Amino acid sequence: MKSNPAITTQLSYLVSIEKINSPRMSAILKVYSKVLKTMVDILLDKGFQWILPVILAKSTDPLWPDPNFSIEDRIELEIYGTRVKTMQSMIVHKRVLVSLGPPKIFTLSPNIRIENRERVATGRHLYEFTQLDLEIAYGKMDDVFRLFEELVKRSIEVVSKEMEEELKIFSRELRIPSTPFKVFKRRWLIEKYGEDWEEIISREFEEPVWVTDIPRQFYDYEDVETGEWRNYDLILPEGYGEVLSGAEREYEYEKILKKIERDGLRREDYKLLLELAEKRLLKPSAGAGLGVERFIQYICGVKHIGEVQPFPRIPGIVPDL
Ligand code: ASN
Repeated sequence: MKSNPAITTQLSYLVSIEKINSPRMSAILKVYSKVLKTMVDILLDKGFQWILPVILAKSTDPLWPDPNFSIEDRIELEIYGTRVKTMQSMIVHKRVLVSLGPPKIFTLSPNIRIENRERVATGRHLYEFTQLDLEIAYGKMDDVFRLFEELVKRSIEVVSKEMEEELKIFSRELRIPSTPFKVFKRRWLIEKYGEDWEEIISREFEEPVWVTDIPRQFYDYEDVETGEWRNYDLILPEGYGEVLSGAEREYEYEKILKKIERDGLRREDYKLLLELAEKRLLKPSAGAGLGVERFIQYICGVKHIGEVQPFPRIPGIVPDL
């Protein structure tokens, strides 16, 4: 990490006891409770089952290939003589659960992603964060769009209405977004804005926008005839960038196997998923995961995401707690 004195001072504050003890931290923690309660209540009212997360597993999200890839290490350890990984996302577990169990699920899932230490400077990356991660059997892109538009808009409304005092601490004026959010194809954005499209649209647009058709991990649905991926990211305005990613999913055995091989992954890592697909028990589904810390960062208008964690997991920094 290059040591820019201004950044270094700010970072040492972010991991300090003074920060935990500050009125800003108290206000941020209140915002978390309000936002999580709002979202969880909506999901439970809609009949979603709340699942608790798992952390260690033989199978996890490969996070590859992905245009935003920047993992510098993957944590693997041995338990009971078996190699396991720490969770990078619960995508495989979500797919299996909605295929065999309840059709609509959500979880608050801790994800460990050892991001490249240079990402300390983005102010948007953490090496441990939490996803509000959900999946809907037989769901479609539009179902996920409408659902997250409601979750995002309602949370912003509730905070704006009920947390004036906290918002004053951050001098934050929140804009209630209008729904439905606009949808853009990634290819079109690249043509118009170039490779830095995400940063540009995040700064230029005043409302959250959906971006679709992103070539990435094998489990997202790819239409082989048109070459179009039925997946999406949600980009927040004011430079806050991507806060959610999701997709309709692959469910056919041959196609999944081909994509796993194409991506250079080990098929043993996805054994159960492949077995279910082969038996035609893997249901089509759609889902997405929202980065909770990024969403709270946006709501509070905070510059560095490390500020919204009482025990920050900032790339390159391992604090005492
Ligand atoms: N949670 C994301 C999804 O549902 C996957 C990810 O986090 N990489 O597609």
